[in-house]
Amino acid sequence: MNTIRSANLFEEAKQIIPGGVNSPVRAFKSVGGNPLFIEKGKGSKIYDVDGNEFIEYIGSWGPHLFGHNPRFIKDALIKAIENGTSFGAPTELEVKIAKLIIDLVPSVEMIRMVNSGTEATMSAVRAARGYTGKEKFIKFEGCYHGHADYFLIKAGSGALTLGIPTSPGVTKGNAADTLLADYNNIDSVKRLVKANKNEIAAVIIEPVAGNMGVVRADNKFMEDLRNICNEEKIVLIFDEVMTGFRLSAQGAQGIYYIKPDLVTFGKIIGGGLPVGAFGGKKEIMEIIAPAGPVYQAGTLSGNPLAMTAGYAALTHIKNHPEVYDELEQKSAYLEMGFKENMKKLRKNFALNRVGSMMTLFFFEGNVNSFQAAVKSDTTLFGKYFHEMLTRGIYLAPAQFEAIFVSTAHSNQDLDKTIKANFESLKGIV
Ligand code: KE4
Repeated sequence: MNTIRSANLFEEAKQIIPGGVNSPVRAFKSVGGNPLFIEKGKGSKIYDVDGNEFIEYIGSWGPHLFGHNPRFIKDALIKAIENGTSFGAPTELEVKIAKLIIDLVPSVEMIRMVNSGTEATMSAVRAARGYTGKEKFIKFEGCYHGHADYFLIKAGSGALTLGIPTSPGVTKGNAADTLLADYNNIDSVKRLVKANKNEIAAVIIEPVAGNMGVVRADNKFMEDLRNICNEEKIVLIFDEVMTGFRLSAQGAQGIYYIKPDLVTFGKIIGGGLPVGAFGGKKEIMEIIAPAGPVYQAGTLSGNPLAMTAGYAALTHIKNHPEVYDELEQKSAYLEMGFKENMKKLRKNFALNRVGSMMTLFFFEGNVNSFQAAVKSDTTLFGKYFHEMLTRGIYLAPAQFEAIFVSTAHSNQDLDKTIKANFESLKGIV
């Protein structure tokens, strides 16, 4: 495969951009080799600057539920840009998208738009602290909530991929209020609550983890977590930046039937443009400035273009709830194909799928915790990644990530992926 233009661009980029990329996980560091520079995306395909075509499963790390550049988002953006890009003043569209999210997600009574998932999660924790008057919060090892200082403690995603679970630059003071629990282990939460009585403002969790690879929380664990937060007056925050509108029109709330107090969004609600949001109980959200004293702001929060793309995506979801049946059918088909391949090869790697999020862990056995996930053979994953790439299948370039199926993936795409999966595994195990 000719990748000379990507290689040259990467050499140039590394001189002027840290690691040659604007977000670490794109750098192929954990799989080896040079990242491909992408020229365009269309449907289920992306095309690199050397003209190579790939069936891709990153979907810009989650936003592209309908594949790249679906007509209904593209047309909406082309129309919107005629009116300008950003005004720094309220617009009707911000009211419309807020109403649409409130209509779709049972736990949301009030919502604030921001510009990234990180802004959403850091603002949600600040709201919880302001509302409760308490300072500590619980996160789970292996969950990733963006790169705000106090989250970069045993974080997942790129922080885990690059082996920097606790990042330099994060001060002891900032880390002091971050308490670490084990995913799917309610006793670890109870121990922290007991040891920090009346000091914990919030628990933040990925209700289906995507950043240690896909790991689903047990229903009982989630119910117990909800009960503990009720009893201890702790704000329960669902970080649905990845799962929001990915798993159902209600996000993960649509599969656990548990209401968090606050929820964060990103990715899909911006239709591929920079976006984030946090929302939930009105009595908490009304503490946010200028309604209340907890300051939170953003020059481009709710900007017309991101709201246009997001509103088009969410309107499509509202009008076509059957997209989740299609995503489930296509994702289950891919999962079954991979499982049949492993049976033929007498391998038993853990394959975790929730809806259209899936991870193949190079670890033989069950993966329902962070401790199990990190036992995966990341070197073998790197070989697998490149075997698939040379067969025209572009996966997430890291073991501790999810791949995403979109409605744009055709049966032909899925069959080609299943065939490549068999040949790739055969070649490395
Ligand atoms: P951003 O600040 O990157 O928009 O969102 C942070 C974030 C928060 N919460 C969850 C559950 C997330 O998955 C993310 C970001 N996800 C990663 C992919 N695992 C973004 C990819 C990247 O860092 O480039």
